[in-house]
Amino acid sequence: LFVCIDHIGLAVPDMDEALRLHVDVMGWRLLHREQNQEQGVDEAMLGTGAQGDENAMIQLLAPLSPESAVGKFIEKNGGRGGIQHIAYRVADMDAVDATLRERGATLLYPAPKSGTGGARINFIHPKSTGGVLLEITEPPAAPHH
Ligand code: CMX
Ligand code: CO
Repeated sequence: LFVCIDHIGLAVPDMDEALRLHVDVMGWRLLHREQNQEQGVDEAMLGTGAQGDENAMIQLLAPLSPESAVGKFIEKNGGRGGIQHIAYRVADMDAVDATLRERGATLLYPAPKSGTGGARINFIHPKSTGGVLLEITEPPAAPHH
């Protein structure tokens, strides 16, 4: 079903501080910045390879409000950041969505929503995955170089 681990989503209380740590100290490369109002996040996508050809990126997620999914996650975590989700990349969201439902998985949204750069995303609730929030993501069509 899954192509690879697309990214690990890290909840961060302070985006500037998190970028300093991951880019300046760890040496990750900043690929993309975006605010997604629907998801309630200010996000940064970090990678090591050529953009568009990335495997296992890091997604930094700062909450746009305390009531957002990431805001609540940080609050429950005593105000600290942490691993908020793991995202599996798929090539065909509609096919994987149908197969997962057929196999009894509970997807969060009835239909995919918009994620990073127009990716199509859905989630499986941590209650039905043994405690880990799983994102399923179909990246947008590869950009032309
Ligand atoms: N990982 C693991 N467990 C989590 C969790 C997470 N990220 N978020 C919540 N939980 C657990 C809580 O610990 C809690 O467990 P207990 O009942 O045992 O205490 C339970 O789930 C309910 O917690 P909650 O704070 O009431 O959280 P909600 O039910 O309101 O929300 C969820 C949980 C998954 C529905 C919500 O986080 C959500 O809608 N997530 C999908 C959207 C999202 O995360 N967007 C940000 C990323 C966007 C992107 O990647 O582009
Ligand atoms: Co994500």
